[in-house]
Amino acid sequence: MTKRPRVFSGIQPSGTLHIGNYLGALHNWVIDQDKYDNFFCIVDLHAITVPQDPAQLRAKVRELAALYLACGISLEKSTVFVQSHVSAHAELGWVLNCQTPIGWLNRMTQFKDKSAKQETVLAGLMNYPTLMAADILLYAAEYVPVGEDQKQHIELTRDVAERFNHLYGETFVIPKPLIREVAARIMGLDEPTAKMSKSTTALGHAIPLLGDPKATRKAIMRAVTDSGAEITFDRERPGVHNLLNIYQKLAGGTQAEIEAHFAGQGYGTLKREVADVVLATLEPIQTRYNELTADAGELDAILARGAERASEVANATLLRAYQRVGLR
Ligand code: ATP
Ligand code: LTN
Repeated sequence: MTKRPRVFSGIQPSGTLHIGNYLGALHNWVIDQDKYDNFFCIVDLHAITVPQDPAQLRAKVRELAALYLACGISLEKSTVFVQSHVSAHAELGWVLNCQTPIGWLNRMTQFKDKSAKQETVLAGLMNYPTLMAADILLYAAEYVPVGEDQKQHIELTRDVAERFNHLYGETFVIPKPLIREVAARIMGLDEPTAKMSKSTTALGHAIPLLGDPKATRKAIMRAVTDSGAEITFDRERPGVHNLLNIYQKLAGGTQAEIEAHFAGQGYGTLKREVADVVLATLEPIQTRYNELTADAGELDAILARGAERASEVANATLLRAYQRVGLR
């Protein structure tokens, strides 16, 4: 049997997971699970690059682990673990910090956006991408399935790895982003020109995965659209485009088929049908989530097994990298 290519991805245990995270990342991880040897991480070290409440962070880690499983990540096919449980992430992160020109980090658009929102910008926020590079490189991942917004970070990971390999000899596998065309960037319901974001708490902005069905339907029915009437995939009308994108990813079909399906209908019908497919998707996820969180002990045991498996792979890469630069 040929070895399946390795995949690595992660989500921060901060804020409230939304349909953008599901459609841009988690759902794709699940669909492709059989094709790859998967490592899915809860990146808590990344979450503390902005201030977090300790008790809440701890709760969010468990919540996210349960959500991974509730969305269909299978422990037979994937290793699920928490970043801080595998010390090699912080250790390789440091080595890579010492190999990355500051100018590369200064250029990152996520750093610019996020630091603009902070009163005090922590050094960790600037070094976020080198830690992300460590995550990916430790597992020699060939592919990194993410949403559009993470493309620049994966390009930086490639640059850092290539620079290291050039200076010290072949050490790291150069990863590639896996970004699906449909739903790679879901926009806010209240503002269809801005990315739906976990850290935006405005009511009616996001569709939370664990949200109350009635509130979710209401938010979708109130989604900002324009004054036109046509239901087509027209980028000039971002509100309708966004709803159609969500619909396409969940209901399937080509753009032409979906436009034909909605021909002659009004925005009310579009919103109702989007709400129907969204709620039908979320219902089984929420049921499974409630079952999983009922047993915190079992969830902790799953994460401990995941960390053990991940450490074996990560420690071997860390040792190689340490030795390359003259440590140990
Ligand atoms: P924040 O806004 O707080 O940074 P986020 O919503 O961007 O959070 P992340 O933890 O940064 O969430 O991202 C987790 C995964 O979800 C990443 O793969 C990211 O690309 C994807 N993702 C996030 N937002 C969207 C979105 N609006 N559309 C598609 N994919 C998204
Ligand atoms: N920066 C990512 C989260 C993340 C990640 C990773 C994604 C941290 N490490 C490694 C893929 C691979 C984000 O989604 N904001």
